[in-house]
Amino acid sequence: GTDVRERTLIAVKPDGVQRRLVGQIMQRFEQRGFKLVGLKMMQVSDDLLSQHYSELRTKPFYPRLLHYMTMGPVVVMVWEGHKVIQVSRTMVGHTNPAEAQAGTVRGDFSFHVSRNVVHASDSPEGAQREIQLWFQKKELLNWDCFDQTITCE
Ligand code: DGT
Ligand code: DGI
Repeated sequence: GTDVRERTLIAVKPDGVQRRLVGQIMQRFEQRGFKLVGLKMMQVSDDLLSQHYSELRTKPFYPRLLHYMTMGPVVVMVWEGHKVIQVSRTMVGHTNPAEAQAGTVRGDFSFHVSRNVVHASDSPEGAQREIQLWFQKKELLNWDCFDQTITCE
């Protein structure tokens, strides 16, 4: 039909990987009912980051942000579902973990903006741009959800 399901880019940043939080973070998205359609681990290049964070290039913390994001591998994924972009932002919590509510990823696993564990796309335009930037089309899999009680509309 004409059902257009939203997709968003979620990344577990180097501190999240280092602290063995990948499984717990992915579990939250699975148990919420979203569908995983892309997943990989990678060491991010400065070039990719400069495109990903193009709007932050002039910020004073930008060099530290690049350093942080290249300290080790990241796990990047694409999740699909109804309003997944907005719901993911709620699940991830405020950019600054000091402001993030308990129960959110950042509110449960971090306390400082420079080590905030995850990335989540913040708008439909951003999500589309980021998914194209981080993934090749063939790396995103369409698969059927057979459990009609969960995510299928
Ligand atoms: P500063 O040192 O107050 O001028 O802060 P900035 O903005 O120059 O440096 P920043 O924000 O990258 O981080 C400050 C320090 O805090 C840095 O040495 C790393 C440390 N830090 C930040 N977040 C965390 C964390 O979640 N855990 C631990 N153990 N250290 C953290
Ligand atoms: O989309 P978000 O990650 O929630 O927030 P953003 O796009 O405004 O910022 C991107 C990343 O940049 C964020 O996850 C952490 C980093 N950042 C933002 N503000 C600061 C910052 N890092 C430092 N060290 N200091 C900041 O003020």
